[in-house]
Formats: sequence, structure tokens, C-alpha cells
Amino acid sequence: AKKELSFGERAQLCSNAVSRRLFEVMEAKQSNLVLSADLTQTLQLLQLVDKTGPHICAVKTHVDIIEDFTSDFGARLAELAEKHNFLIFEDRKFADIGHTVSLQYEGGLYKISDWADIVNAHTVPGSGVVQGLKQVGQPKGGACLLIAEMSSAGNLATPDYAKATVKMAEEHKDFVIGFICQSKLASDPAFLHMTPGVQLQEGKDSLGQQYLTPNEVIAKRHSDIIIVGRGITKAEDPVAVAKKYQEAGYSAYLSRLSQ
Ligand code: BMP
Repeated sequence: AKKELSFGERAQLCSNAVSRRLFEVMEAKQSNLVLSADLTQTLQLLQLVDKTGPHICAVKTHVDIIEDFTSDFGARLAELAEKHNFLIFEDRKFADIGHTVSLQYEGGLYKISDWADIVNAHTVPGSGVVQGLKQVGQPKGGACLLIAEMSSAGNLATPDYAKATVKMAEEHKDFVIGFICQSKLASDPAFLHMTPGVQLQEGKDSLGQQYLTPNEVIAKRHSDIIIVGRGITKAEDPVAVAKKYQEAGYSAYLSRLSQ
């Protein structure tokens, strides 16, 4: 079997500055945990991110769920990203023709391209979605993940769809840095694999979400990053629990390195 490369080694293989930085942060902070900060009040969100910041390699936002959004949100989040050395991933799931997604990415109320290091896109529109995002994001130093698989029950992303998504990523390596997926899909070590639907115990919610454990996702399915929302946000002590997820994710990665 081919030797498994460390996050630090993979950083060296990245031609994209965003993926290189993320791998470097993961190695330096010993964290392959992304916090999904799905809170609807700015202050609560920023406070949670400030407290859990030392334990995460990136924060994932859904900016359109924030009820008291103001235009300084991105700058305030970026301040915390600088303070704690993590990246910002806006989970916008672009899914339209290139021209429309370029407007959605750059403009509107949220001006996502001004503050998000990473965004993501569904591949159902075809490669125009990537081209539209790239036009806006690349000059500003942004990068994109493609959604190849979903965690939710009954989703329509077939194995062929995931395969075609990998191909699209391979054709746009200057802007696409990896995947949202449920297991490792691409062999190029520069690609990041990020997996949502993670909790310390397997299970589901009442609306089709399905959870796997950090060990299943990282050690068995060879994804790189766990994305955790309610497992942390709904915990009584979110900081202590974030630390637990950090340790579970990273030790699963270390066990893979020594396999
Ligand atoms: P939670 O851990 O609370 O279930 O949150 C998961 C997060 O990941 C949500 O923000 C959701 O939008 C996102 N997500 C997901 O759950 N499954 C996917 O396949 C893709 C996602 O982006």
C-alpha cells in the first residue's frame, strides 16, 4: 500500500494557496475539526467561535440564517480567524448557472467573496457553476469545494454523480480544492475531503440527517475533516465538547498514518 502522507506533507503538494494554508493550519493546531456554527444571532455565533477557535481548523457558516446580519459580519469573523488561525467556509451550496452564482457570490447583502476563504457548490448545473464562481473568487484568493455526496437520507447523489463531480474537480484544480463527501473519493493528496453528519455517537435527527462517528469518517472512510454542528452548538459545555471532537478527529487521523 502507498504510504499515507501527513497533512503537513500534503500542504507542500498544494498548488492552491487556500488548501495549502488549511493543511498547514491542521498540522500546526493538530485539528481536523470544522465547527459548523449554525447559530442565528451574530453575538452568540461570534462568541462561540471565539471560545472554540483554538480547537478548529475552520469555521463553517450559513450566513443567510443570521437574523441580525450587518455588513461588518465578515470583518468581525475574519478578526477571529486571524486571532485563532483558522479559515472561513461559507456553506452557500451554489447550484445555478455560472452567471447567477457569480452574482450570488460577490454581491447581494452578504458579499460572501469578501470574507469567505472557501465556498461550496453542487455540480448539478455542470462546470459553468465552477467557472462562474472562479471568475469572482480566484482574484480574491477564494477557493471552492464540490458537493459529491450528502449525509442526508434518500439523497439523490449516486456513485456516478460523485464520480462525475470528482472529474469536474480534477479539471479545475486551480480553484476547486476538494469535496464535501461521506468518504475519500479522489486519490490526489492535494484534494481535501470534508465530511458533515458527524457526532460522537451514530444516529440521526428527525429530518433525515444521519450521523457517523469521527473514527468511522476519518480512520475507516479516509476523509480528512469532520464537520460538526449541533454536536457542539447544542452541548452544555461547547468548548469542552469541541476539544473532544478535535481529539477524536485527530487521533483517528494519527491512527491512519500509522496503519
Ligand atoms: P449538524 O452537525 O448539526 O447536523 O450540522 C451539519 C451541517 O453540515 C449543517 O450546517 C448542514 O447544512 C451541513 N451539511 C450536512 O449536514 N450534510 C451534507 O451533506 C452537507 C452539508 O453541508
